[in-house]
Amino acid sequence: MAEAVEVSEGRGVMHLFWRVRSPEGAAEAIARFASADDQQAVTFSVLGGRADAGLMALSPDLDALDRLAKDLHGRGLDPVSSFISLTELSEYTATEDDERARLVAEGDDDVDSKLAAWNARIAGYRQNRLYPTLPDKRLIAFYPMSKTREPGANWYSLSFEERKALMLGHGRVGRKYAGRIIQLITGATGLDDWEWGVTLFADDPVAIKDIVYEMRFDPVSAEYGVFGPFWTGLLLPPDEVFSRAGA
Ligand code: 76R
Repeated sequence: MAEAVEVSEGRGVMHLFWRVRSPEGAAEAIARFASADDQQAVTFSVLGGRADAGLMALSPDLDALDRLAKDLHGRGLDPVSSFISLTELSEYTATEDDERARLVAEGDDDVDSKLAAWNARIAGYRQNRLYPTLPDKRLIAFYPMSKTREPGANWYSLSFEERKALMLGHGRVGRKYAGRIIQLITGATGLDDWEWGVTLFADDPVAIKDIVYEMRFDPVSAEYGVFGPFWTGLLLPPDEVFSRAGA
C-alpha cells in the first residue's frame, strides 16, 4: 500500500460532487473509510441538477482521501467537481493579551480567573477548528471563496492590524448565527483554485440564506470577498443518497 501523506496538523478535507451511475459497493466503501478513528465522511443529495450526490471527507492522510476518491470513481460515481483543503487555525483569533486588555478596559476585578476560563474555552475552540466533528444537521452548503487582490481592494496589502480589525467585525456577524449555523472554514491556498472552502451546516435553509446575505454587507465580504459556485445538499446516509439518485 502507498505510504501515508500526513498533514503536520489538522485534517485534509475533500469535497466531491458526482453523477451517480451504478454505485456498486460505494456505500460500504464510504462506511469503511469513516470507520477509522481519525476519519469522517458525510454524504448528501445535491439539490438541483448540477450533480446527483456529494461527499465531504476528512482524514489526516491525503493518500487515504485519494484512495477513497479513486475507489468511488471506480464504483460508478463520476466526479463533476471537487475541492481540496485543510482545516486551519485563524491568524486573527483574539490572543490572551487581547482578552486581558478587554477585561482590564471593562474594569473587571477578577482578570486572572476570567483569563483562565477564557484560555480553557479557546483551547477547546482551537481543537475543534483543527479537528472538527462533522455535525448532525439536515443541510450542507458549500462554496469556495477568495479575497481580492485588486488595486484599491487588495486584502493582501492591508496591514495585519487592519485585517484583524476587519475580521473582528466578520466574527461579530457570524456569532449572531450561533445555534442556527455551524461553519467550517478550510484553507486551500496553493492546493485548489480558491483560497478557502466555506462549509455551512444547518437545519433551516433560511439560516443559510440569511447568513450569506448578511455577510455580503460586512466589509470583509462586501469589499474583499469573491465566491465560486454554491452547492446545497440534503445530508443523508450513503445508501439513501444513491437510491434517491435512481441507482
Ligand atoms: O476566530 C474565529 O474563528 C472567530 C472569528 C472568525 C474568523 C477568524 C469567523 C467567525 N470566521 C473567521 C474566518 Mn468566518 N465565515 C466565512 C463565511 O459568505 C461570505 O461572505 C463568507 C463565508 C461565512 C458564512 C462565515 C461564517 N471566515 C473566516 C475566513 C478566513 C479568513 C482569513 O483567514 O483571511 C473566511 C474565508 C471566512 C468566511 N465566520 C465566523 C462565520 C461564522 C458563523 C462565524 C462565527 C462562528 C463562531 O464564533 O462560532
